[in-house]
Amino acid sequence: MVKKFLTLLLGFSFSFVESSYAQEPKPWGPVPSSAQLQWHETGMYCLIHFGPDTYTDKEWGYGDEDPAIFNPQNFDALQIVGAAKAGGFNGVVVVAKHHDGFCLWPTKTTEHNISKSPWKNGKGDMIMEFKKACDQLGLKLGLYCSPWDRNSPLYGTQAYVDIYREQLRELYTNYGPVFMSWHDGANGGDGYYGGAREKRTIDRTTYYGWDTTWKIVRDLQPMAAIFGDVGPDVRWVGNEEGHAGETCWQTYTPHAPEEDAIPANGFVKYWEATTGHRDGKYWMPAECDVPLRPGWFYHAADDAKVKSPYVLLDLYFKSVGRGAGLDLGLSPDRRGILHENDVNVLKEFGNILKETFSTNLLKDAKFEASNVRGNNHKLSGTSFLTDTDPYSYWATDDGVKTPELTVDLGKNATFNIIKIRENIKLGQRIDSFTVYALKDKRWEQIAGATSIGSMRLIRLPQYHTARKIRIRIDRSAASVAISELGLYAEPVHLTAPEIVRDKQGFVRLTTATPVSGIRYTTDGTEPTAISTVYTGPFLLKSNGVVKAKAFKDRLAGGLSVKEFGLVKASWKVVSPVKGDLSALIDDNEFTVAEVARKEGAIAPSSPAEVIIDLGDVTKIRSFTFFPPQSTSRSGLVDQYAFYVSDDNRSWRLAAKGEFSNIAANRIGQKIKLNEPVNGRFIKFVALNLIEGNKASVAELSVN
Ligand code: FUL
Repeated sequence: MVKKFLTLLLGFSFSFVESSYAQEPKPWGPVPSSAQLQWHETGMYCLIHFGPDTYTDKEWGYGDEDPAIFNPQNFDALQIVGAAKAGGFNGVVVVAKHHDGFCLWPTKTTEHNISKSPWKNGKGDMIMEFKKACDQLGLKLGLYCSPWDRNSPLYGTQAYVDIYREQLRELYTNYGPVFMSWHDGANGGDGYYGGAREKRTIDRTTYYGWDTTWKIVRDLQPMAAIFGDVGPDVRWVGNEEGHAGETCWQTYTPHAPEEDAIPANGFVKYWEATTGHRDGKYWMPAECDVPLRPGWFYHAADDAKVKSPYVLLDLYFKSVGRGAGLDLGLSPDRRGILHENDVNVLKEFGNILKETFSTNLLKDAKFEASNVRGNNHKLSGTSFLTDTDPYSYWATDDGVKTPELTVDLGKNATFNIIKIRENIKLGQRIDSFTVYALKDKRWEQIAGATSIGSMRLIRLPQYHTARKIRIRIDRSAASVAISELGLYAEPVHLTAPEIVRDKQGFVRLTTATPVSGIRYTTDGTEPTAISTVYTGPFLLKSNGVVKAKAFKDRLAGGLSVKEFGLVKASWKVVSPVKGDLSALIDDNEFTVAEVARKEGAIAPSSPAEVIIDLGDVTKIRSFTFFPPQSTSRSGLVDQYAFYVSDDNRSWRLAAKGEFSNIAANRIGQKIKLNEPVNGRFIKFVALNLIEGNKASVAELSVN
C-alpha cells in the first residue's frame, strides 16, 4: 500500500528506487550451497594415501594383495594429522579404500578389509583413529572411497554398485561429520577381480548411477561437498600438478568427458576445468590435488624428492590464490607415520604462510571508494574490507560496475602480495581489475588479474614500496561486493637452483636471482655454506644425485635435488631406424620422441618398441621412463615391457608391468629390476597406449 502511494506520489516506479537502494545486492549468477561455502572456508587440506601399496611400492594395487602385508607397527594418526595442521591445513581427506579394494575400516561389505590384517590383531579401525585425531586437533575429516575396485569379483555388475553404495552408507553413518566426499575418476581396466585377472570396462557416466549414489552422501552428510571429475560440488582442476588456470572461474558447465575432449589436438579431457566457464551454469569451484612427493603413496626411493616449502608456497598461490582448493597428498611410510622429511617441510611451509599472512598492511589504512551502496557506509562501507569476515563487504550501487578504491596506508609499506575476495554468497561478479601504486606522484600500474571469487592472491615477482595504492574494477557483471582486501610481504628468500645435465654428462646449475654462490654435493648430503662452490659445468660421469642450494650473505635458499641415470654420451637408438628419436636419450625431460608402432601393425594393442645400444656392456639395476609433460593423452604408455640383450638378437625380459596413474600424474616412472642384469642393448616396449598410435617418450634412463 505504502509502496503504491509512494510510486504515485513520486511519479516513477518505486521498484527502481527499491532496487537501487536496497542494502543487499541481488545475487548474480550461480551461488554456492552451504556445503560449498564450508568447503571454501576450509581452503586447504590434505589427502592421505596409506594401504597395501605402501608395502608393495606401487601407486595402484592390482587387488590381489594379501592383507597380511598391512601391519604398520607405529601407526599414529595424531602424528599425521598434526603434521598437516602444522602446515596450515584445515582438514584431511583419508583414502578409506583405494583402487586395490582394501578397506581401512572393518566393513561388512567385503572380506578384503583391515580386520584381516595383523594390525591390532584384526581389531583395528584406521578411519576411526583418523576421525579421533581430527577431532582432537580441530581439523575437518573427509573421506575418499574409490569407485573402481580391482579386488571385487563383482566389479562391472550392478551387485558391485550396491556394495559400493553400502560402503558409502557405512562410512557416512559411522565416521561423520565429514566436510568432503571424494570420488576418484580412475575407472575400469585390468585387475584381480576375485581371481578372474582380466580387464573390465565400464561406462563411467552411467555405471555408478551417480545421482542415486550421491544422494546417499547428501542424505547422510548434507554438509559434505562432493568432489568428482565433473562435480557435482567441487570439480577436478584437470591435472595433478597443483595449479589452477591463471584465470579460474568458480562457475562451470560440466561436459560428458567425450564432449570435453578436443580430439584434433588430443588435449586431455577436462581441460576446460582448469579455467572453468565465465558463464558456467553451476557453482562448481576447482580443487587442485597434488602429492607432496612425486607419487601418492610412500616410496622410500622418493625420500629426497619431497617438495620444498617454497615449491609448496608457489602451488599455494597457484591454487588457493586462484580461488581453487589445495589438496596436498600425504603418504605415511611403512611405520605408519609421516617421514621426517615430510614433517619438516610441512612445518616450514606452515611457518612461511604464518609469517607472510599474519599482518595485513592495510589494517589501519584509509579507504576512499568512488561509490558506496546507498551512500550507507555503516552497511556497505569499506571498513568491512579488513575485518577478515568473508561475507561482510563493501558494495556499490546497482549499475556501478567499475568503481575505484584508493587506499592510503599512512606511511610507506613494502609488499609483494595483493589479496582480494568477493562475497561469494552473491556470486562471482567481477571479471577483471587493475592495481596501481603511487610512485613519484604518478600512478604506476603494478598488477591486474581476471576472476576473483572466493580468493585472488597476486604474487608480484618483486617487492614494491608505496604509501598509496588504487584498485580499479575494470569489468564486472553486476555491482561489486568485495569482502576483503590485503597487502602482504613474503619473507625474503632465495629460489632453489635448476639442475640440468647434457648428454655428455656435464651438469649446469642456474638460479633466477643473483646470489653470491651456488653450492652443491654429489654424495647425497645436503649442501652447506662450506660445500663445493659451483663455478661452471662439471662432469657427472656415472649415475648419481646432485643437490644444490643458493647462498647470499647469511641466507640459504631452497634445496634442489636431481637424480641422474648413466651418462648417455655413447648411446644410440638402433631401432626403429626411421625418424629422429634422439630426444629419447638427450637427458632432457622436456623434449619428446614419438615411437611408431611396428611396421604394418595397426591394432591398437600392437606394441611400439625402441632399441638402444648403450655402447658397452652395462650393469642395469633399474630403468626410468619419463612421459611427456604436455596435457595430451595421445601416445601415453601405461603398460610396458623392458628387455636386455648382449647382441641385439636374443633378449631377456627384465621387467613388465603398468605405469599406474600416468595420465593424471606425469612423473618419471622408476622401475627397479627384480635383479641386476648385464647387457649392451635395451629394448623398451610400449605394450599399451592410452590413446593414439605413436608412443610418446620424453626420456629413457638406466641406472
Ligand atoms: C587418482 C588416483 O588414480 C590416484 O591413485 C590417486 O588416488 C589420486 C588422488 O587420484 O585419480
